[in-house]
Amino acid sequence: MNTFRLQLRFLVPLVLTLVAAAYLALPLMDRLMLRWYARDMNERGSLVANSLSEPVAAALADPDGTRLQTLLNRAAKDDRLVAIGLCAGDGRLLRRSTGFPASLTCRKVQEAALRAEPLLPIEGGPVHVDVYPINAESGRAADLVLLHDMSFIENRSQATRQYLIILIASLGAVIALVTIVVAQLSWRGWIAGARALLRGEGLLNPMFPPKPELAPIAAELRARLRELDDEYRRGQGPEAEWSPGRLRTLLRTNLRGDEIIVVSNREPYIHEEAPAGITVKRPAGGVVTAIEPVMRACSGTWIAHGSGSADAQVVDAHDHLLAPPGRQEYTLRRIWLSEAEEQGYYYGFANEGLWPLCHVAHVRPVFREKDWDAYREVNNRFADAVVSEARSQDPVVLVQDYHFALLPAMIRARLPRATILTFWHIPWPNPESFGICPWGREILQGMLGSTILGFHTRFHCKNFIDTVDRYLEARIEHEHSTICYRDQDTFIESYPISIEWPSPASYAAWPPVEQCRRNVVQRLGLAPGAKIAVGVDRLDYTKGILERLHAIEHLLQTHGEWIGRFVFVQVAAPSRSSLEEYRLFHARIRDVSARINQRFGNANYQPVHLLTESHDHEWLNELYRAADVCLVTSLHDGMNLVCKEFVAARDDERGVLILSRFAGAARELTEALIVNPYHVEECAGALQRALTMPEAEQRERMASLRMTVREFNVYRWAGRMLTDAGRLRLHQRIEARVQRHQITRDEAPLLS
Ligand code: GDG
Repeated sequence: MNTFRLQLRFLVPLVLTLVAAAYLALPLMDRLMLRWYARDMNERGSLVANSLSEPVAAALADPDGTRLQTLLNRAAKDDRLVAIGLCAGDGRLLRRSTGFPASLTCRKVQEAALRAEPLLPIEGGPVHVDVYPINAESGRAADLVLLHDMSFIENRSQATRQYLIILIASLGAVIALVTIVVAQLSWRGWIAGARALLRGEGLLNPMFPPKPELAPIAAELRARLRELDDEYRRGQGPEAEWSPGRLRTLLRTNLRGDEIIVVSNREPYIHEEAPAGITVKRPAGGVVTAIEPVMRACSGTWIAHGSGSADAQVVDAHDHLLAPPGRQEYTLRRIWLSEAEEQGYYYGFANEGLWPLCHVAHVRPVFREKDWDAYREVNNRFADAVVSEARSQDPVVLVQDYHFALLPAMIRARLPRATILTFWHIPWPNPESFGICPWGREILQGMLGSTILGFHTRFHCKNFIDTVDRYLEARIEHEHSTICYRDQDTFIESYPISIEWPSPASYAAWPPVEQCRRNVVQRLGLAPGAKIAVGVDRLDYTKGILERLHAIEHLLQTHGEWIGRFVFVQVAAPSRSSLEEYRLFHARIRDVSARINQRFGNANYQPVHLLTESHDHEWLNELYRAADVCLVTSLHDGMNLVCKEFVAARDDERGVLILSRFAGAARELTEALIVNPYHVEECAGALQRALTMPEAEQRERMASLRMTVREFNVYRWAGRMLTDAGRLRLHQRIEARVQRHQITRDEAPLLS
């Protein structure tokens, strides 16, 4: 309907213009035709007069006028002549052919012939008058008067007018049709462009910049969105700020200060033996990055595998130690695993089975029975540890990740009143893919021991619910996102994880960006003045490191101007290196980096710097601050925290984030340049765009990204889960009380 109205806006003026054109053109055309025909008649008249001149002169000499009369009558039979007359020099009408009006005098004829338009009105319509002298030997004998028929002009003029009207009408119709088609096409294009804008493409996606005609609207939209966003955030007021203090208050109020127990495979601090004594390291990995600040805020006990060579030396008799080192804000309980247990549970079932099962990275999962046995056994041992650490019958237990799929049900069996919050840090596959796992049902049953089961995105929640629907007989309440299995309710919800936003004191302590840049250039021997792109990951095939290298190779190949002026620093912290898949992947990365360096580098310039060792957080932060671009090109990632760390590090609001659309973070960090990591040219294009992005646009994007990460920080993540836990706990307690009350009432008559 709108399209139709829009087209009418084009068509009505068009039709009016055509009508006006016809209105002006027709009289003009009439006059022009009259002039043409008059000239035509003059010529014909001359011809007739010439051919009649001699016979008329001869016939005049004949006293018997019959010959002259016959001559005039015969000549007047011409189609275009009405009549012919012959005037004497004194104005008398000597002879006239049939049809010559009796009332017409020679004087009238002479006068008319002198006019610019020699027309005479006679009965039957106007006639055109021509007068030609007839010369005899004695001089001018008479004047031949020709009265030309004008009606054919009228007929022709009418025919031409009709033709012209049809022509203008058809022309109008054709123009209207073309206008409609063009309007339709451009309207559709415009609408598609506008829709793409509203979907965020063009507005946010670097690979689909808005059409030039939509660029001003895109800029306007972006500005409006920012304003709305700011307004919304302002409207939320201080409520929106999640901090350690607020989380502590929440624990006190919603959970009545109940104790928190966290279980994860990786421990937050690893003690290693070194020649100079025992050193403490922070392991590389997203789970520790996210959970550690929450534990510092909430206190409680963190149960994890003690994997460091000096771990056992620093714990007390109960395998406890206070963490973080020197600050003592929570208790770390270490669990010791034998080599066989670690091999089967961690490397085998978790990392060769579940990890590739849950990630679409085209590496096949491997499931072995002995790994499964070890997995079950280790989950059991951690369940025992939870019971031994619990100081009440209803602790709040936070189970972390795919290493402990069986743990929730095991804890539930031992502590039925516990509130168990399980968070799955990696994606959840679709039901078909999940069907590959030979112990799929047991995994699902284990997880459904949880009170709350969290994923990063709604999409992963949906996949999980669909999987349960496919493989278990459970009651699913889609409206409340709840699964009821064997009388136990599990609330399935998305909680996008994040990082701790740096405190003002941290910001103040960081060296300025320029200083960071100088340090990094000097430390790594980079080409001075070169643009720096960075990647920071565990050395894992899901992180898209290889795809990133291909994009860099393509950039250098197609934009030779960057050779010598661009460097890429990839931090690839060793991970699961005892697995063959990871060793092969490492070798592949090394080879491709070497190839690129050989192809585009020289003795003084290496485009790729591959650092396959672990670095401390300060070092990584300096690298983030030194970078012009940060590349996060995961093939599949639950969330990805590196991109959020990069954003948090850039208080100068510079630097560009390139982010894979297959990372959970892409749903929140929409002001990044979002890419498909599998598309080499698209990634190289985004890199080129990032390297040449004007500072104003960098600032605009970075400011928005920072606002998002700051607000949606890890305290909010934990806060939302704990708020939901508090609500469900209250609900359970009320239900239990009602049930007790019910039983007492029912039993009362029996007792009396
Ligand atoms: C899973 C999901 C989800 C990297 N190199 C070093 C180092 N890192 C740190 C980074 C960052 C973390 O490791 C990696 O974060 P990711 O988010 O990529 O985590 P994954 O380990 O794959 O974790 C992931 C996460 O869980 C949280 O839910 O986001 O999707 O796969 O913090 O800075 N840390 C140290 N040295 C290094 O060399 N210390």
